[in-house]
Amino acid sequence: MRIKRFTGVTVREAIKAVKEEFGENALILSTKRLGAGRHEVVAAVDYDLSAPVSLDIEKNDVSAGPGKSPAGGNAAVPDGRPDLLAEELRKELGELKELKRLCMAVVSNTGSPVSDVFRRLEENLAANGIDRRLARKILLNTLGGVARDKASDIAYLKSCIREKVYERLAVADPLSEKGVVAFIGPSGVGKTTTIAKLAALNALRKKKSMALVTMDTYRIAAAEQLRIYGKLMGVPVDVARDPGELKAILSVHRDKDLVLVDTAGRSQKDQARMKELHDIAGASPSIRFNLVLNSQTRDGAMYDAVKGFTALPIDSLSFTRLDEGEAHGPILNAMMLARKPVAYLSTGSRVPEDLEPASRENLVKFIMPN
Ligand SMILES: Nc1nc2c(ncn2[C@@H]2O[C@H](COP(=O)(O)OP(=O)(O)OP(=O)(O)O)[C@@H](O)[C@H]2O)c(=O)[nH]1
Ligand SMILES: [Mg+2]
Repeated sequence: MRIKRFTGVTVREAIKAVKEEFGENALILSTKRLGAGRHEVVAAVDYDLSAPVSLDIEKNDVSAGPGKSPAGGNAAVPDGRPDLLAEELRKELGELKELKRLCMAVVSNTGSPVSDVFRRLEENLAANGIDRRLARKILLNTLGGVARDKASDIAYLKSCIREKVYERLAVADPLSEKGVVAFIGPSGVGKTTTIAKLAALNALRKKKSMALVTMDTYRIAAAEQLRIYGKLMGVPVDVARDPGELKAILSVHRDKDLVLVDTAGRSQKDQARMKELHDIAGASPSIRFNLVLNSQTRDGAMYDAVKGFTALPIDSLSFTRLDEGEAHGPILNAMMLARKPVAYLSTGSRVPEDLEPASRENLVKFIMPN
């Protein structure tokens, strides 16, 4: 293991230097404020958490080099999101400190090579698409309570992890109560198809009185797409061009058991179109919002989608395209980030067959299949 001390004007700057030299897998061992405008970060790389730690610290002072940030100022952040990055770094630091503490405790209690077990489990969770930081957090929570003689039993540890994940899962059915539910989310994720499936299940099978409303007046074929589904199911379909029209339409359908509102797919970066969604929430406060996400969306793209849309009053999440991949960890990533329950899982494009209400049982099977 190599251990080295990095210093910088800000912790962020010192961590940047750590990542540049040691890469993404560097383990942050400690951070310390040295004085006004100087912070120290001690980092390790190629670490074996069961090996004795060498304290042979090399020096590196990034604050002394050219191009340093002005003292006390915010270091430039490449993607222009200083707040998010600072929040992420704070979380990461906390988790890594916790990880170090736990590993020290496990090593001293059991003397077992915990790093191998930890790495194998972390790789397993990451291979299922679970964010590495979340994976570490789950491992920390799970391994902390494992009995000494079970500390290297991978199959047993996986069953403990599955239990921990299960405990964290939350589900909800927004259509179980009478009311209006709007489906929002990025373009092409499957909002309209999900609505069609739900309309078929509720109108045809459960005999509920329903109406569909589309607010997608951007795509020429969008209203037509919903009208065709509506016709097949004997459900009226209306078009609302703005929140005012939506309010009027909802008033006409106030006696219906369920009104499902389809919205145009949009990028969370499109401020004008995100504002329209805010306006819908403002005009009809009783609408419940379901955020539809593609379960195959990875890492930063999922993070951006969830962060962007949860600025709205989201009640629940749905995930589509579970048929298109084997790793469904991004569902857990999105759930933990949004802190919202999951409503529906879409496993294909067939209406209405390919839709399952989410349950903690089917979610855990999708998220941790092996
Ligand atoms: N494989 C697969 N395809 C799906 C699923 N859900 C929807 N689709 C397909 O994805 C395509 C887009 O679906 P839409 O329901 O139109 O998506 P949308 O979110 O309404 O799209 P926009 O309104 O353009 O934002 C269609 O071809 C659907 O048949 C799913 O779970 N799995
Ligand atoms: Mg659509």
